[in-house]
This record gives sequence, structure tokens and C-alpha cells, in this order.
Amino acid sequence: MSEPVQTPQTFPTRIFSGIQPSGGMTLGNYLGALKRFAEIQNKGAETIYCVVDLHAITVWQDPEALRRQTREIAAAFIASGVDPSRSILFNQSQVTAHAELAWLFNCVARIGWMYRMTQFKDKSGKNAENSSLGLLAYPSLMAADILAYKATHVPVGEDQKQHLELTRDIAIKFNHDYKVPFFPVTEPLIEGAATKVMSLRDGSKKMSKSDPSDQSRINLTDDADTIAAKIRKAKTDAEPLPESLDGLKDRPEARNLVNIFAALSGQTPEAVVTEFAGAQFGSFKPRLAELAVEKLAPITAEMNRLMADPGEIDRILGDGANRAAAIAQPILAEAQQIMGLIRSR
Ligand code: AQP
Repeated sequence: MSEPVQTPQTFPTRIFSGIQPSGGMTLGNYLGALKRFAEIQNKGAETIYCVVDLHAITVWQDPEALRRQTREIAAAFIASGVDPSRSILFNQSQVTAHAELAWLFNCVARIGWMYRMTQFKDKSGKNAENSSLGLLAYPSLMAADILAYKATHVPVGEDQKQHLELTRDIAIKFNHDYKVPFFPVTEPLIEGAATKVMSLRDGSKKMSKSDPSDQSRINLTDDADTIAAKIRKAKTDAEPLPESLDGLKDRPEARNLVNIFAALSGQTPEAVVTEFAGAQFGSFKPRLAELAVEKLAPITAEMNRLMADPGEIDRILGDGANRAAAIAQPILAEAQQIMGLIRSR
């Protein structure tokens, strides 16, 4: 890997992040990403958010389901507080600069870097040779998503940290190979009580929209009864909640529920443990279910309202794509010229 370069961080602050339409949205996606996307927008930062449909097709997607999920995720962004007039919101495939810059990065990045990615190892399983080439090159496209806007900061959950490091490596190598401080070395923003929400069935696995078990996750489309039932059945242990967070060190399922409570209520996990010290899960879980329903029900209702008008969602995505392309195309053109590709029109 190349030496860290002398890329001065003189780039104006710009936020980019994306979510794959590879299934319905989970509480993990909401707490680790969506909720924070809206908070960052509300602080006045320049924010660009994307439904990354080209990433979703690295594993086979039913075309009709993909269209529905893309609109559903756009609706989830808006229902969570992302305002398409203040943030740019679009789907990735409508801005061709992402795929074009990804090709340039495929020629900068090294194959070995891709094989080291834990997400590739997890998703390709025992039969890596049979997975799509796109799945292996996924981080290169992710780097293009971010660097097509020269984004300086990317809010993500803990699980995306390794991919973000690879984006930094690609920017550094490009700048080094072409001797120009062209791309910023992007910083991840991994903050809050719920940077890694775990499965409700197994505290060692993250909550994921593609987990085969629906009981492992709370979906943003779940109704109140379903949310309450899933929390009631969530795996825990027989001990009461401890006096301090230290007491949750070897209790991943219990720690997960405390983190979820903290993130939903806007408290620290320490404050939650102090409030519930000595309580049994039999009394903590109903309180958590009540809180989850209170916070998620308005989002679900707004998503349903938006989903009733798919034409309007498509219009918002198209408008966002035009605004995104206006930023990305000149950056792509400059990267092509730096690499020696002729642009004569
Ligand atoms: N469990 C989680 N806790 C906190 N943050 C999470 N994120 C995902 N799961 C959790 C964050 O959500 C954003 C969007 O993720 P993604 O859709 O691009 O892909 P992912 O990280 O691979 O999410 P999933 O739900 O696990 O999707 P599948 O099952 O398709 O792989 C990211 O910021 C991510 O960190």
C-alpha cells in the first residue's frame, strides 16, 4: 500500500452517505444511519444522500422488488427527516459518474485489498469463486460514490468502517500515483449509542436486512404489535440489569437492548443502566417496546403515505439526480484528464 500522502485537507465540508435497497429498512439502518443523516442535515451541513441500487445488484435482486425497495428506502429517508429540498436525495444508477469513476478506481485499487474485506468474505461465503465480480469490487464503487463529490465526511455504522478505510487508501493512492492532491482523504463519522445494532436473536451478529430470520430485526414497516412481540422474544439472559455498564461486558444481548433504548431515547447507555439498575428484562422489555413504537410509528405512517405515490418519489429522485450529476460530472471529468483520458466534448 502506498505511503500516506501529503493531501492537504483544504476541501470544504461535504457529507455523503448511502443505503442499499437490498431489502426493507431495519432499526439498525435507522439508528446507525438515517436518524443521524437527518441530524447532520439539520446542523446545516451540505448533505448528499443516495439509495445505492448499483450496490444492491452485486447480489441478485428480483427487478420488481428492487424498484419497490428503492422507493421504500427513499421514503424512509424522507420519513426520517431528510428533506429533499435541503439535502440531495437520489438513486445511484441515475448518476452515471458513480460507475465511470468506479472503473477508474478499479484500475487504481489492488485486488488484494478487495479480498481482505470482511463483508466480501461474509457475503461470498464458502464459494467466493462463484460470487459476482461486482461483489468483490463493491468497495471501489463505494469509493467512487464518495469521491465523485469530494465528500469529506461519511456518516456510517461501525460495519462500514473497513470499506471507508479502503476509500481513503484509494484516494491516497490516486493522489500519489498522479502526484496531485485531487481527492480528499475522507473521514468516517461513527458516533452515538447505536453504531452497531445487533440481531435480536444473536448478540454476536449485527442486525441486517438480509438476515434470513425476520425475528432477528425490527423493520421500519413493522406494526406496533409486531415490534412489541419481537422485543418480547428478543434473546436475553436471566440476570437483572446491572448497576453500571461494566456489568454488561459479557452480556451482548442485554447490552444491545440497552444501546437501542439509549439511541431511541437520546440518552447515553450509562444513563439507561442507572435508570433501570436491578430491573428484570420482564419489566425493561415492555418499556423498550413502548419507546420503539412511539418513535417508529410516525416514521412508518409517513413512509406508507409517501409510498402511496410512487410517481412523486421518482420525481424527487430524478430531481436529486440532476443536482448530484451537476457536482459529480466535473469532478469525474477532471479525474479522467488527470489520468490522461482525452475529453474533447
Ligand atoms: N445493525 C446496524 N447497526 C448500525 N448501523 C447499521 N447499518 C447497517 N446495519 C446496521 C448502517 O446502515 C447504513 C446502510 O447500510 P447498507 O444498506 O449500505 O448495507 P449494510 O451495512 O450491509 O446493511 P444491512 O442492513 O446489513 O444490509 P445487507 O443485509 O443487504 O448487507 C450503513 O451506514 C451501515 O453502516
